Amino acid sequence: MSLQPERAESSTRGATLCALALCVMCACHESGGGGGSAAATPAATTTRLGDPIEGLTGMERAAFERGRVQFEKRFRPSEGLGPFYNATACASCHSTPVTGGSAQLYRNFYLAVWTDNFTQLSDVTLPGIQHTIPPWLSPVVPSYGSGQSHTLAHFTLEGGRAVIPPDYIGFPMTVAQRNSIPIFGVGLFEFVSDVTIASNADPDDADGDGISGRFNTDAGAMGRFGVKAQSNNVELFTRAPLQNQMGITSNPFLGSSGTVSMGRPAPFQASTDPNAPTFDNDGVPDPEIEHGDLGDLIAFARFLAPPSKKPFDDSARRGEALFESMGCALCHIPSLPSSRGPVDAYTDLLLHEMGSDLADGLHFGVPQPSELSPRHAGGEFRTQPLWGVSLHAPFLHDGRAETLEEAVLLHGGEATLSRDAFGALAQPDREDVIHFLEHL
Ligand code: HEC
Ligand code: HEC
Ligand SMILES: [Ca+2]
Ligand SMILES: [Ca+2]
Ligand SMILES: [Ca+2]
Repeated sequence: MSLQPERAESSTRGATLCALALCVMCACHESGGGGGSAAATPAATTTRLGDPIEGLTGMERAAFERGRVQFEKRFRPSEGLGPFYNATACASCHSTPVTGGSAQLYRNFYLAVWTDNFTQLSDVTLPGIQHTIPPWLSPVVPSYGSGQSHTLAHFTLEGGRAVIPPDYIGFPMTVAQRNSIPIFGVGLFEFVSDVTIASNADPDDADGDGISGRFNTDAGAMGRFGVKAQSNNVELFTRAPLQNQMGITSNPFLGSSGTVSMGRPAPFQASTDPNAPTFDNDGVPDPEIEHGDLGDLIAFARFLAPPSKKPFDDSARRGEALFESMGCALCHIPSLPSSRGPVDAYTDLLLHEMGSDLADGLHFGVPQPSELSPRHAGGEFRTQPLWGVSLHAPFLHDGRAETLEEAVLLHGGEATLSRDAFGALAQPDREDVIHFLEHL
């Protein structure tokens, strides 16, 4: 079993990477590479929520534990918090029911994009909203902070959210909300190969079943993380919220050499250049998190175990059969193979068009080309994993659904047939499906 995420590089390269990564994932004691799944234990099913995955070395486990401290740490302005931010800690938004989980609606953050030519809002100087400095452009709109250097700043949590204008010099602004999603088990997505993800894609619906999932890329490497599958690896999805949500600048840990399963050289990287240090103007020297602390933080997100399935009773088994027969499993694929054994996340990690009601008008990354969908489709979302789903209401990307039943009934687009089948179920059958979801 190898803890080294799926990578396409040669083994020599892998070994160098491993040496570099030693303080985070010193898993290079084995021959490594793909195909170790025969020896891998199945995804842990006995761990408690908040525990790391099984099979870590002592050093990895220690990095994970230190990482939890970093994840829960509340940064202060003197340590670099801001100049704009939405929260003071990762755990502010990832804490329900335990550290690593999700959050209630009040933690939702806003994204705003100037829609004329998809110029990101952060390019545009708007009073009170300008927040990040290129090259780290982000559409995340932070709520708090003065934007001034800390020597001048008067930090307050009472400022309220920045007012986002409906348009800017005549061009409309697209605004969307995001509700926190849990990160339990997501590190395992790094061990699912590009080939596996691509094998489930059917961008032009060649088989005519109405499902046309396609993979996303960050303009270079295949996406796995985020509600639009816009990000390739855990490092990127750690450094981005550090900067965009907390205003904590960082230097790359592995940078582009941490790219997971890159099948081809990256022609360019969009908004997420993995090698670019982030920086700001708050008067606190950059980077604002130390190299070792960043590595620990990455280790926490990478090694946090998935929720354990509960043993199925008859009702859950009936629900499971309905889930299959209604076509839910066409997108929520129960298990994906990985170099660490099966990943029972109930997702295909692909983008699906979910219809105009769920659409938020935003697109991130450069998705797989498709005849059916234009390059930019604002109604596409990554199939949200369903493991542990009952632990973290509200549901859907902006938290608009209070119950699981509501979440299913709000599906549209490619999931219309599936949703209608669910809607047509007799009440006891519906309850079986929900009961099944509650056992994941
Ligand atoms: C203001 C709330 C907020 C804060 C603070 C926050 N997150 Fe998140 N996190 C979210 C939301 C919302 C998403 C989904 C966003 C998206 O995909 O666009 C997310 C997604 C993620 C994911 C991807 C999960 C997946 O299934 O793909 C990871 C990993 C993650 N966050 C880690 C972190 C880390 C590490 C920190 C601290 C540096 C952090 N988050 C801080 C709200 C937050
Ligand atoms: C076409 C692909 C597709 C099909 C078919 C599909 N889903 Fe989904 N499902 C998604 C996507 C994409 C999301 C995320 C949407 C969002 O965040 O707005 C999602 C979200 C969910 C959620 C909410 C998860 C969360 O944490 O917020 C549940 C529950 C769910 N699906 C259950 C089902 C069930 C049950 C069925 C069958 C009746 C089904 N899905 C069919 C793609 C699909
Ligand atoms: Ca800062
Ligand atoms: Ca299809
Ligand atoms: Ca700084």
